[in-house]
Order: sequence, then C-alpha cells, then structure tokens
Amino acid sequence: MRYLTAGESHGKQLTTIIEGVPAHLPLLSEDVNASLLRRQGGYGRGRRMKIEKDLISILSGVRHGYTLGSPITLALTNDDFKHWEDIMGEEPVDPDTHIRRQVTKPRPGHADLNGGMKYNHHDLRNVLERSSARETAARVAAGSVAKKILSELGITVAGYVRQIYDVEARELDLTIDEKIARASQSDVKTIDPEQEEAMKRVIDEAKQDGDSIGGVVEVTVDGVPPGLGSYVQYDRKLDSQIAGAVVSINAFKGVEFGIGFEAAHTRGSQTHDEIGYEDDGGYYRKTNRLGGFEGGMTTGMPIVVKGVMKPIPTLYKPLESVDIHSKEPFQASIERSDSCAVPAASVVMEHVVAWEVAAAIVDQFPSDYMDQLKTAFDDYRERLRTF
Ligand code: EPS
Repeated sequence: MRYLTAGESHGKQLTTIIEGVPAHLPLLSEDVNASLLRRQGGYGRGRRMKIEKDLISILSGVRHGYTLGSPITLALTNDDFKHWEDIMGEEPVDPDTHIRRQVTKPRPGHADLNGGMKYNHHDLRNVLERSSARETAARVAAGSVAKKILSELGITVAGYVRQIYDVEARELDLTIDEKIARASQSDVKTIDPEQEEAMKRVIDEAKQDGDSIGGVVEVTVDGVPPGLGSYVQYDRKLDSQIAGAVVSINAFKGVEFGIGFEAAHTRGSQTHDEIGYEDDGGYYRKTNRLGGFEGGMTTGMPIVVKGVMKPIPTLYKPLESVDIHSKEPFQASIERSDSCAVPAASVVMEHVVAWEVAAAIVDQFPSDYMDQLKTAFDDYRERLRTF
C-alpha cells in the first residue's frame, strides 16, 4: 500500500492518491472528514484555521460506500485560494508583478533557503508553499483510510499530547479508550486534565511574546499481533518505518519507542520485557518498556511511540537572516502563523503511524479484499495463540 500527496499551501487543492487499499472496505467521506476536523482543532493555531473548512471529496476508488481496490483519490479544496488566486494561479503573470511579489527573505528553521538553493528558486514562495505543514492535511486523509482498515481488524490508534514546552502530562495508567476520550475533550489534546491550563498558559505566553513553542506527542497502537514487520532486512523493520514517518512530519526532530533515550542509563535487567505464557492467550510480556518492538517486529504489546516537535519557525519575533536578492541582513518579520501546533500534530502523528501499521499488515497478508485479509489475519492470530 502506498500514497502520494500533491498541492501547495495556498494553491487550489490538496490531493492524496492511495493505492493498494483492499476492496470492500466501507469508506465514507465522513470518515475522512472526522479526522480532518480533529487536525484543524487545538489551542494555539492562527487565523488560517478559521478560513479553512477541511472537507474531502472522494474522486475515485469508492463506489456506493465501499472501496473498489482501485486507486483512491481524495481531494481537499483550499478555501483560502480565492484570496491567493493572483499569487498562486498557474497562468503566467507580467514580469513586474512577478518581481513585486517575490519572497526573498528566508526564515531560519524553515525549508526556504535550502529549498531555494537546491531548486534554483529566486522566489522563495516556490519553496514555502509546498514545505508548509498544510500538506499534513493530505497525510491525515491517507491515515484515516488506514485507520478504517485497522479498525476492521480490531486495532485502535490514539494520538495525544504528552508535553508542551516545559509542561508535562503525568504518567497515567489509562486504557486506550480513556486516552482517546480525554484527548478529544481537551483543547490541547492532552490526556492529563490537571496540566491543561498550564499548557494553555505557556502557549498564551509564547503568543504574547511573538514566539512559538514545541512539545512531545505520543501515539499508542492497541491490538497488534506479534510479528508485524521483519528482522530479515533493514528496510522491513516496522519500527524504522514508523520512525521515518514520524520524523517526516513537518517540524518533528526526534522519535523514541517505549523508554527510548532513557535506555542509555537503564541496565539490561531494567530494560527488557520478560516473557510469560498463558494457556488461553499464549505468550505475553510482563512489561512494555520497549514500546512494543523487538528486532524490528511487534511483540504483541501496544506500540508506544513519542515524537518531539520543534517550535514553529515562522515567528512574529524577528530572527536574523539575509535577503537572497540584496544579500543585506534583515530581521525576519513575518505575517501570520501558529504559535503552537503540537495539539494538531498529535492528530497528524496518529495518522502517519496508523498508515505505517496498516501498510505493514496489507503488505504481509493476502489483501485483495477485506474478507480475505480478515481471514488471513485471524488465522495468523490463531496460529500464534497456540505457537
Ligand atoms: C503554516 C502556516 C500557517 C498555518 C499552516 C501551516 O498558514 P498560513 O501561512 O496560511 O497562515 O496555518 O497550516 C495549515 C494551513 C494547516 O492546514 O495546517 C506553515 O508555514 O507551515
């Protein structure tokens, strides 16, 4: 299973084309829209989210509420395009207008300068329009289809905020359904209501100062059997595929599974998850310190993965940079942006992780149509139960 996205931040639309989804999966535009709506929410976003009403059109691959097994095209119109038609239209414009509108001041921390140098763009809008995190809407759309496949197989995925700036959610012993319920009730999509106000406060403070802040997102996947992914080849390790997907989210700088970086200072006896056996359920782990992975394969314990998001680089507070035409230094002062997008990013991370898990399953089992996949998946679980 694979997908591609296309579209510029202020262009006409974002498009996602997904290939390899089994036939006969129930899929409605409401399923995708529910995910898109969640991504649009979250305390700390700027004015753009009030302009966009992200609603998908399914242009191919679905008939009468079910997938056909053919490529699925999901199209998302940018409502803001009407204000940008002159700037982002595909027709040529006269050279004077073109020069007047060029963006020549690269923002530190964004793709602007490197992208301009690489593609020889002297108008940095040609870079920033595609590198913008608006593109994550198209990835959430793909992930919402992945989540439908997973839910048919009894697998649940939850994304929520662990930390914003220096405010951390407490370690809480919650079921995945409780995590989903709490995050959905929280303006900052955290599972810890006690830290909610403090998280909002640091976002307000950053905004007042014209600054931005990042944080930590966690995703849990419940209901996965052991043995998804493979140890036999480096590029088939599912944890590495998930890690790559997480770091591919705009502004994400790091990833860890389970205790993650803490493993640098825990002993082996305090790191690994002891194995037990029950007549009814087969093998199980007594703990889940490794976040559900050994040898690039799932252990059967929940997948627990964290991603760290840096503060958004578009700042009201100026940072030093250099104009690429005049070569003069300037203080980058920028129009609108989000002061914190960590809550929205928790929805994005949930969906990219869901995609990787679903893609691993679809690639591992016969999956031309849903019943075939379900039967193969159930047989596999049954075989493991008595292994
Ligand atoms: C973004 C800047 C802001 C965000 C945008 C990502 O948009 P604008 O420049 O139009 O104000 O709101 O996020 C989205 C549009 C979205 O859908 O998430 C950026 O520079 O990455």
